[in-house]
Amino acid sequence: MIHILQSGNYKVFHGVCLNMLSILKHTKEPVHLHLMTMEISWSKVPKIPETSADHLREVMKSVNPENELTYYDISEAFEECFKNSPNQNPKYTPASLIRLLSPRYLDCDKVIYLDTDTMTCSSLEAFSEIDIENKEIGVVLDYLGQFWLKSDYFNSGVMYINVKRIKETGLFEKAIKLLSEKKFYFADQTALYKTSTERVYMPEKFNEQRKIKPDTVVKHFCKGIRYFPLFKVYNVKQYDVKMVHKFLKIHDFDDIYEQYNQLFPNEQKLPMD
Ligand SMILES: [Mn+2]
Repeated sequence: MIHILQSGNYKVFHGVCLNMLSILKHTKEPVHLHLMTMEISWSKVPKIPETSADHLREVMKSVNPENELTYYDISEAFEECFKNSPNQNPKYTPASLIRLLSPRYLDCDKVIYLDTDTMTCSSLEAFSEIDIENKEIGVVLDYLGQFWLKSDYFNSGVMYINVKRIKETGLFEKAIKLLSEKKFYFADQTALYKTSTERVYMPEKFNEQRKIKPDTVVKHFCKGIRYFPLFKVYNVKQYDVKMVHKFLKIHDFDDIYEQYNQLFPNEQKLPMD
């Protein structure tokens, strides 16, 4: 059983579903999705409704009855941790902080954390190549940050987490504490960079922030830079299908988009941020 962690509010549920359809296509081992969501007093964005999560679970089970989805509403703990934090509204979304609370709820030994703006291009079973036995997390370098910030600055959009180990070292709790004391531009990513001591750097195929390659496992639709014909910073998410086609010229997920429209007719189809 492969354990996967995804978190976010209702805005990104479209991304969660697309990503799961890509996982169901490529990963043959049963998967257990731990889906964490919240609704907080300083944001109007609703949590992912439990009924929507139920529907996603049905879709997962129709492919393999052993697949599982657990829904966690962590609103209360989130409010308590971040309400007075200088990082309560990070650069992207407060929802990016949800994952820091995950060890309080998870009881599996290892989990693959995937941002909601990722898609898989091959089986997640490839993560078993990575030995994180005596480490806290497996991460991939941040494509832009390694030049602009620090040479070992990593991207937290994909993390292979040794849950058992970080419960011992308190890594995520240390990051929460640091975030309550100091404001950071890339809030939790920088807090994790500063507090983690036992890291494995994984090959970029586990968090491909540039073009999809033949061995890519996870494609991350994060911010990028294009130099020609004009310098342009772009941030195209996988659910912005028109831009994925027109600007990124990616057609790898066209079958998934079609499946999504058939299987999730009641969910929103427009990118909301
Ligand atoms: Mn991301």
